[in-house]
Amino acid sequence: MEDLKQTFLDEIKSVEGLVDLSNLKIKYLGKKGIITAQLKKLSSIPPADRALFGKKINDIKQFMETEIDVLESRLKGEELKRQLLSDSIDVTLSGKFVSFGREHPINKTLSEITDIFVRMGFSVEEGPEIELDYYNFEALNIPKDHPARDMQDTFYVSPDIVLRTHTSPVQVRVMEKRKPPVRFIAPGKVYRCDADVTHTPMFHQIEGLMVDKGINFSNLKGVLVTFLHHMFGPDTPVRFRPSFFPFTEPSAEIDIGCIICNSSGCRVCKNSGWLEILGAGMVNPRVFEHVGYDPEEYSGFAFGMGIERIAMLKYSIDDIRLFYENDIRFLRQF
Ligand code: FA5
Repeated sequence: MEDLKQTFLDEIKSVEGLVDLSNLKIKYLGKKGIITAQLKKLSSIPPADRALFGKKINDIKQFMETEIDVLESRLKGEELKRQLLSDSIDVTLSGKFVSFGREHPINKTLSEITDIFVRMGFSVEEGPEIELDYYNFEALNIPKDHPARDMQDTFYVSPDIVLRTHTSPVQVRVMEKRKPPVRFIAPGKVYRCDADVTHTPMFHQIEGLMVDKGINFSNLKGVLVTFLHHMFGPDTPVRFRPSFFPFTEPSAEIDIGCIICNSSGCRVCKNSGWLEILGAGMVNPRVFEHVGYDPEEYSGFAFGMGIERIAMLKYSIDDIRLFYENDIRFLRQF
């Protein structure tokens, strides 16, 4: 028995891990283990020696169990410590840099304008950028070969299909679908064969249309002055100038007092103190005829403005092309 105990102690000393220990446990205490085999011998021991033999074998069994348990919990503790060390997070390491995107100044301006009109009860509509000549020109009282077509240099996709040159075709599309009253704005991209410091081949416009019984020029004036005062400040001077658009009659161009020089005259306003900001007018009855509205019963106003123009004034940007060069140093400022 003493030899057995000694062998066990030698073996347990050389145990290096939990697997070794489990093998040792099976070897001595398992079903076919050394101690179990000794216990089985008990019945063949003469009755007089049996009690002593039994006690010794049980003592040694208990001793082994205790040794194994103690070592097991020590090994488990060490294992856990190792695991925690290898999985640990070094909180002193610097984090991964995440760069945040920003809203593009054009979208920012567009949302600001949209918000103001939505608060005045206008809904928001959309139309296609590739448009039928019919909606872009004909239904807006600009027939083929009409000199007014020269006002907008057009990209033709085919003789009957164009890249829309303005957002005004959305007026016709919406009126075809809906009976009055209508009151909406329609923001979107438009295209013209045009490029310099104030013109790009693609730019953005917002169209506005309000049609109902009894709509008059005072309503147009009220809505646009309210909008401009929200956009540029309540003291901004606003001026209506007679103009011409085939789809409105009478037509006007609307100027605001130059916000760069405070109306005193500068390079941007060409020393006039005024900046043109949008086109507008009372809907031409000819347009109503195309969509089946009775011009005797209904009247309305429409307006259209360039978003880039407004963003340039709002943020004092002197070259429209900066919006589309994707220079991060420029875009970061908004
Ligand atoms: C129109 O496009 C009319 N559809 C506006 C309108 C709507 C009038 C409803 C009456 C009723 P105009 O061609 O003037 O009008 O263009 C409107 C604005 O678009 C201009 O004031 C200008 O700010 C902007 N714009 C025109 N061409 C360019 C361009 N190439 N690049 C950037 N902005 C432009």
